[in-house]
This record gives sequence, C-alpha cells and structure tokens, in this order.
Amino acid sequence: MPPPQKPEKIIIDFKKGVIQPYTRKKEVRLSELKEYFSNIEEVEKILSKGKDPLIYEYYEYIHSEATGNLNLGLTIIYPGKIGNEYYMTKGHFHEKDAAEFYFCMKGKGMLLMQNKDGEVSVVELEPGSLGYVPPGWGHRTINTGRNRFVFFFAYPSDAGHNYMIVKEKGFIKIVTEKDKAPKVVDNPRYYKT
Ligand code: PAN
Ligand code: ZN
Repeated sequence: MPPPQKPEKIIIDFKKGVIQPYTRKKEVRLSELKEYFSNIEEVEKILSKGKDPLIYEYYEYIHSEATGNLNLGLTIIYPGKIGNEYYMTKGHFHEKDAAEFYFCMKGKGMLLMQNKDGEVSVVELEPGSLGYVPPGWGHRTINTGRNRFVFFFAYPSDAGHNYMIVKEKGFIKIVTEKDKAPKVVDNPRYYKT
C-alpha cells in the first residue's frame, strides 16, 4: 500500500504563466514537430537557416499513477505560424478512457478534438472558458491569437499518452489563417488506414 497522501496547495501564477510546484518542464521546439505541421517544406526551410523556434512549453505536476490521482499542469503556446498553420501542440490520445479539461487563462486559441469514429469537434477558448475533453477523444490545442495562449489542465494520473496515432496520420482537420482569420480546414495529409 502506498503511504497516504497529504492535501496540497498549488499556486497558479497568472502573470508569469507557471504553476508551483511542478515536477516536469518540457519545451517543444520546431525540430521536434517536423511530422506534425502540414507544410514540411516550410519546416525544413526554417530549420536549414539554423533556426529552431520554441513553439510551446508546459509545466506538469505529476502524481502517482497508482492512487486515483490527477496530474495538473499549465501549457504556454507561443504566437506564430508555419506557412499558414498556427503554432500548436502535437496532440495525442490518452491510452485509457480518461477525460481532461483545459482552462484558458490568457490569449486565445482552439481545442481541436476527434474521436476514433472520425467525428471532429472544435472548442474556441478565451480567458475564463474551459474546454472539456471527454474520454476517447484525441486533443490538440492551437494558438490562433497574437499573444501567448496559456491554459491550465488536469487529467487522471494513469491516463497514459499515445502520440503515435497523430504522428502517423495527423488530425483530420488543421487550423490555418485565411484572410487574417483562423479557419478549420481538412488536413491534406490526413489518411485513413
Ligand atoms: C496536456 C498536453 C500539453 C502538451 O498536458 O500534454 O498541453 O501537448 P502534447 O502533449 O500534445 O505535446 C495534456 O493533454 N495532457 O494529457
Ligand atoms: Zn491529454
């Protein structure tokens, strides 16, 4: 039996966009996202110039998987585009049927979701709004604004993460800029197996 856990207080710093305490910080740069943006030529062009921009970073406070816990965290997606596709997270499915929520603190963006039947859903997020990811839905977040898009998330500690489905097939939809506004369009690289 694991030792009983103690109640805790977590500080969410709205100004800095950080949580305290956290157990893990991850920075994701363009070079790690080669397979994820639809315009691969543009990715290669930027990298070949010796540039490797920071696309997003997240802080996670991870609890034991064994005891019905929640993992808590905060993600910052920077503003920008690769070609006409906005900066975004990789996106993933949870290994288990585990829900998650995203509470937007700063900026604006979209929570793009799809289930295994190919149904797609988009929730627009602005400060004060919360996007709910039901169990079984793959999820990715996209910064469609001009400033940092910052959100707080929580999900069951034993959820597990599957990135392979998205890495290999992409999402059914992508979010691009057209006439200076975000548009959700079909992903030309998405294929069904
Ligand atoms: C979030 C994400 C975080 C980064 O904590 O992990 O926003 O996105 P990727 O994991 O897709 O790179 C979450 O959904 N956790 O389950
Ligand atoms: Zn998740």
